[in-house]
Amino acid sequence: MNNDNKEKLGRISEVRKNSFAVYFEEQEIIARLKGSFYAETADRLPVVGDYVRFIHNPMGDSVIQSVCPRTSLLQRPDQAKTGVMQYMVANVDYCFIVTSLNDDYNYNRIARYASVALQGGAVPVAVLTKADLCTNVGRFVTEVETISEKIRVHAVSALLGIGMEELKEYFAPGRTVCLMGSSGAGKSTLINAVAGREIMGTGAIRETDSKGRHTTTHRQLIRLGNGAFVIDTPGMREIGMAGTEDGIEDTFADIIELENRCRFRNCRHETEPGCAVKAAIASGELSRKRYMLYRSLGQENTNNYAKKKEISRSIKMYKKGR
Ligand SMILES: Nc1nc2c(ncn2[C@@H]2O[C@H](COP(=O)(O)OP(=O)(O)OP(=O)(O)O)[C@@H](O)[C@H]2O)c(=O)[nH]1
Ligand SMILES: [Mg+2]
Repeated sequence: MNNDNKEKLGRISEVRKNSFAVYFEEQEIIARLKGSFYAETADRLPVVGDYVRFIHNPMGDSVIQSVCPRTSLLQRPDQAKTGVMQYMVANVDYCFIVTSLNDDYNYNRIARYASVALQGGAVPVAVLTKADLCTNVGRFVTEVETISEKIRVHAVSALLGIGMEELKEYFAPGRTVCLMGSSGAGKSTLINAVAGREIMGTGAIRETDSKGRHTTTHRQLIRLGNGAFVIDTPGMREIGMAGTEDGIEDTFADIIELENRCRFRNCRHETEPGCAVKAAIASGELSRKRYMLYRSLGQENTNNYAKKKEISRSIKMYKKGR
């Protein structure tokens, strides 16, 4: 039997226009999809971080046969807001929510990313970067900690090497860390600092508004010397909510628990007597700001779901009418 026709196991490191880069035996090889993939739905196609079985062709393109079951899959609605999901990365253990401690800092955005991470099955870790540019780091750390019991928080300066020791535990052999956040937040700089060498290109931000210039242009999986994996991603302007209900409930699990304690099962937390949510806000146990955030993310998620249904209904009608 020809051993070379046996399926091999590799990991997608990059998704290109018509091909995939696959990590295999410490090398990156190029592969294409087996024809039957073209009948598959988007969620079944390989994304960065996927383990795939493929037939190796040392002389040319290898052929991906199947995608292995995933331990996690991070997704977001596409930016056109049509309700179509974009599948970003798979098999991620920790999702670093990278936010710099300048104008980039945004409490709501961190909560959004946390919901997306929890929805997809990854642990959300808020990494507040550029601590060297901030005089009240502690205040930000405390505020981010209030978002959710599920979120871990670290403040670092990759430039000065402050706080980096704390991050080491995440980069254990076999583990996968994905970095997400705005352009210019310092994702690639952090990866270089962890790796101890310049793997990724980095770029200066605009002085006027602290915004980056989209230096990283595609998602990329990198294997570190100790066998940990890290995924760098291009800066995202925003992250929408769609299909994120479980992630939102997980992020705000304490509010769900309060809601369950209301006297009426269908309590809207408005004028009903025996409302545990209102009581918690009144006593200061629950902050109004956080409760409003929970409500608005839930609303956005529901609206996008309704929109998605509406679009798929009109596509069906269109097909029927043809
Ligand atoms: N002062 C300071 N600057 C930093 C720190 N980390 C990163 N920077 C700077 O921030 C700028 C942007 O860093 P990048 O690592 O390219 O940011 P990025 O998040 O990868 O950006 P995109 O690839 O565009 O998404 C660079 O000029 C870095 O030198 C830090 O800890 N302190
Ligand atoms: Mg980058």
